[in-house]
Order: sequence, then structure tokens, then C-alpha cells
Amino acid sequence: MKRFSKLLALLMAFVMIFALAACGGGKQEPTSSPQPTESTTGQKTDKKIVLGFAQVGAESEWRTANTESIQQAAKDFGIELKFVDAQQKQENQIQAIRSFISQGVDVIAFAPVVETGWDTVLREAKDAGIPVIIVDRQVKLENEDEDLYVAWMGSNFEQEGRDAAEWLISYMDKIGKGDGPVNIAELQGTVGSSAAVGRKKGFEEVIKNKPNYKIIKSQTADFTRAKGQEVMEAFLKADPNKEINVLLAHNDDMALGAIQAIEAAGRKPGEDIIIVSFDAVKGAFEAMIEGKLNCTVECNPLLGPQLMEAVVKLVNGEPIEKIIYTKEGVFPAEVAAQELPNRKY
Ligand code: GYE
Repeated sequence: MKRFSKLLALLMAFVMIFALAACGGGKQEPTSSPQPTESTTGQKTDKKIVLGFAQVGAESEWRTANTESIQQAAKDFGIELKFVDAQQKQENQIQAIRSFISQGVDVIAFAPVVETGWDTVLREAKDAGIPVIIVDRQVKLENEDEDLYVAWMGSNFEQEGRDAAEWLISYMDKIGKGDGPVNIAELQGTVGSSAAVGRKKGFEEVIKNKPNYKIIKSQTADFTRAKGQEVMEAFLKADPNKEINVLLAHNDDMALGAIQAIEAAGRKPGEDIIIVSFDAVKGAFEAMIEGKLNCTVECNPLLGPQLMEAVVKLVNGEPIEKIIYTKEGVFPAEVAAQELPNRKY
């Protein structure tokens, strides 16, 4: 009897081991598993999703926050990230995308520095069967009907431009300057980038209804602080009669550079020259608290988690939206002190 029960126990153990093994085998993780799963040995499965990301560069506080968000989210989702900083050069981005194709990554994502010139490389990715997600800035294709990327996610730049103009109009009215000449100097972002194109378009659309609002100077400063300072310095030198009373900067970094130029020229940023910019990075909040910047229109760089979610869905064969907008706000100086502690970038 004893021997029989021993045999039975042995048999049962065998059955259990077999059942467990079969169960484990049947539950093979799909190669597209969103989170690395723990195997019974405690090791992570080695079939990770590989994402190639070609970043614009490191030109602004916004971009730094965007890069960190993407790198952190990749880690959180257990996605292997191949990251390239293209130093604001389209040719570097194209080269990076080609190298992602030859490495056979699962998904390619990139933030296009400019809108045009992507057709060929996008077609190459499509022919290789690698889906592409466009992040942050948009692309303009030669044949708009062509399906060369699966989705774009980012901000509505035209709306940001409209928001900036609407804020400006109501502020000028509030300080009693709404009916006098409103002479705007504009620091544009990178030429041909959808962020610059959209912000300009939205802003102009609103101010065209106001004949006393004029953009009297406009030049690119490539979204950087150093160039913002340099170009503003030149604007002010060419403005001996102090006609400029508003600055529209396509991002906070250029506004922060321009503030230095305005102070160096002996004028008061935030008072003599009303300043509105975009992004809503911490530096802008600090400048608002000091009274040197009047308003920043938010552009959220924290796109990492939503990008990784989309990547996982794509690899799993689930559908994703073609256009994914991020939510954002408008922050005038009076809320800066209260908002600064809540800012994540
Ligand atoms: O506003 C600017 C950055 O494309 C939205 O690029 C982005 C812009 C952002 O350099 O600071």
C-alpha cells in the first residue's frame, strides 16, 4: 500500500510537471509583448520590441524634455530604443532612418526637423515593411494620398498660434494699449518646420482682423536661445525709434535669449516690450515670475508614454489613430508662481 501511494505521488508529480511545462509552452509570449515578462527563472524574455527614434537635436529645453520622456518611457515599457540625435539636420535624420531599416527594427519613429523631403525614405521604410510613427512636427508629402506613415502625434501648432494672438489682443486691451500701434517683432523657429509654419499661420490668422497689429520684423532664430539673443539684438539696433512693443517668439528659449538682448539695449522686457512665446518650459515660468515674460502657450513635450503605447499596439497588430493631438493650456504671468511647482519640464 505504502509503495502504491509512493508510486501514485510520483505519478502525480510527473503529471503536474508535464502540465506546467505544457502550460508554459502554450503561453508563449508574442514577440510583440508590450512589457518584458518574467520567466520562471526570473529573467526577462529576450524578444524585446526594437524602436528606432531619430530626434531633431537638443536645441531647446522643450527638446531635452521630449528626449527624456521618450527614453524613460522606452525603459518603462521594456522597449529597446535606438536613439539618434540628428543635430537639427535633415540629412542626419534620413541617414538614421536608413540605418534603422537596415537593422530591421520593429518600428521607426522620428520628429521631422522640416516638413518636406521625406517621401523617398518613407517609401523605403514602407517597402521594408517597417511601420513609421511621426512625432511632434508634421511632414508634407508630395502625394498627400500616399500612405507612407501610420500615425502622427503631437501638438496643434496653428491652434497654439491662434491662442497666442488671442491672449495678446485681450492683454493689450487690458493694459489700455489695444487701440494704438501694436508693432510686433517675430522670432521664427526653424525655417520649414511645421512648428514654426503652424504657429505663424495661426497667429496671423487672428491678428489680420486687427489693422493696428503689424508684424514689422520677422526672422528665424532656429529655436535656440543664443540665436534668439543675436537676432533680437539686431532687431533692436534697427529700431532707434523704439517702435517694437511686442515680441512673438516661436519658443521660450528664443524669448529667453531675446530678454537678455532687450535688457542689454536698456529696455524693459515684459513692459516696454510685451513678450509671448510657446512651450511653457520651467525657464519661461521663472521669467514670468520676474515680470520679464508675459505669456507662454503650452506645447507638451512629454510624448514618450503615448508613443510607446502606439508602438506596442502596432506590433500587436492593433489599430491606432492616424492623428493623435496632445492636450495643452495657455499660461499668463499672473498664474506663473502658482503653476511653477506643478511643471514637469
Ligand atoms: O516648440 C521648440 C523645439 O517642435 C514643438 O521644437 C517643437 C518645437 C518646440 O525646438 O522649443
